[in-house]
Amino acid sequence: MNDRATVPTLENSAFFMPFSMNRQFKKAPRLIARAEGMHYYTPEGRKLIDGTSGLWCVNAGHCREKIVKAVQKQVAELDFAPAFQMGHPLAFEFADRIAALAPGDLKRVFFTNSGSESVDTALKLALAYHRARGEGHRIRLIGRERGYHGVNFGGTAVGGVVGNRKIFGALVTGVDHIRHTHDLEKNAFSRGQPKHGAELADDLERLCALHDASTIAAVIVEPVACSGGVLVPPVGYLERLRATCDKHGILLIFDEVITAWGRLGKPFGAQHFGVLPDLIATAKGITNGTVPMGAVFMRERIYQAFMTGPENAIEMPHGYTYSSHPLACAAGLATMQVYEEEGLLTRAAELWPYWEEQAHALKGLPNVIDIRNIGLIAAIELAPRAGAPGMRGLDAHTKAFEKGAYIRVAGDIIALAPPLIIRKEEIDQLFEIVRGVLKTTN
Ligand code: PXG
Ligand code: PLP
Repeated sequence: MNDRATVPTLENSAFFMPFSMNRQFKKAPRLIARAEGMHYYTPEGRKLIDGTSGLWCVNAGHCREKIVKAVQKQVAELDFAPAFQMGHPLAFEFADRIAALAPGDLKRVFFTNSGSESVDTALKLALAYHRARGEGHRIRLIGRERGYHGVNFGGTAVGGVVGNRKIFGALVTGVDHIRHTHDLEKNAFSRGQPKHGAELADDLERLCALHDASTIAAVIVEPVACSGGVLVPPVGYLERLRATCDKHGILLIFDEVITAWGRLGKPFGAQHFGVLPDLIATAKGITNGTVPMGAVFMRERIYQAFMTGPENAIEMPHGYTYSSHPLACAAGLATMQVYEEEGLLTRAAELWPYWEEQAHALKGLPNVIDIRNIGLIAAIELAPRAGAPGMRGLDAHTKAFEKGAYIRVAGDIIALAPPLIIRKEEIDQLFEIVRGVLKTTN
């Protein structure tokens, strides 16, 4: 059977692709048909090294047998179970399993299905927490320039990537932003946390003075802003943000959708930085990307603030049809088993020095204006082409695909974050491809 006439063309496909250049892609598609371990395979069988863990989520590598088997078994046993006023055992087991990995007393878990839902859930928890304590006047939510917090209304509003916000109207009221921390003049080619910029956390004091701190419910930041171009926090910055939040009774939310699950060499980014937030939003690596799932972790006093009214009242009128979906819980439990058996939640710390060396060895290649790294993340920032920002990055992405690597770009910034199972030879291969791409991208 090879009747091409009966095959619908991709160019006319009904699929409205997310965050994509639909028309351009459909004319020259880059398709992936299969995956295994560190690699993707095109429909023609061409092998691509996965340089960004899918979309920063496949931390244990692709199609891991234990996770595949667990999902297959689960779908045949209990396909769906309602989580509103009902329960299934895996939900409780999985919550306890991941709570054991969480920092400090962030041991209570609310399940969602994505990072975007985790962010909006965390923001709603923050508002409702203050109200439950008689501080309903705390209604403002503060994000940061260049932050990415997913695409739901709350997350779009606190997000700080202009292109993701400007076409969606007024979004959510009562939102403001602190400054981002990216400063190439002072910090270009930093290894790990940049030295300059801790004082940028004091921008929160400016907003406290402007709005009055008593109107602010929460500040949300990514410990490392990944989507916005891998912006590593300056030394002392997160500590200072924490101190300012404490001083003014403001909750600090870490959006760890990417930085959790071993990316920085600890289960959570908060543990790497030694800064304890009040809430953590996660997703992605929680199930190794296999089944959509997210989770919000909260400190005990936040959970307890909800557990005060009559017992026959719903404490949190919030939740998703698929919160704690059985397939996601099964995938998540198997994922945690793989992470633990293979030491993946701390492996980035071991690979870090080698990874850092290989990344910074690209210095001096054409158009490279910065290289930065933390954990198993690296970014190579390219000078934008005059009058065509983002085009050099896009070229790099397409060339890498041709040369055998899948990588993500944010504008003109190449972002690398491979599965945590990567071996040193594979790190070499990945950077060799990127080197070839940079040499030929004008
Ligand atoms: N917060 C952060 C910090 C994220 O990185 C989200 C929230 C939203 O998660 P969901 O699951 O709703 O997409 C994210 C997602 C990229 C890229 O290449 C990053 C994300 C998603 C897709 C692509 O930078 N981050
Ligand atoms: N819209 C309608 C009409 C619904 O009935 C529901 C859920 O019952 C939703 C939206 C929310 O869907 P979900 O729980 O999957 O987020």
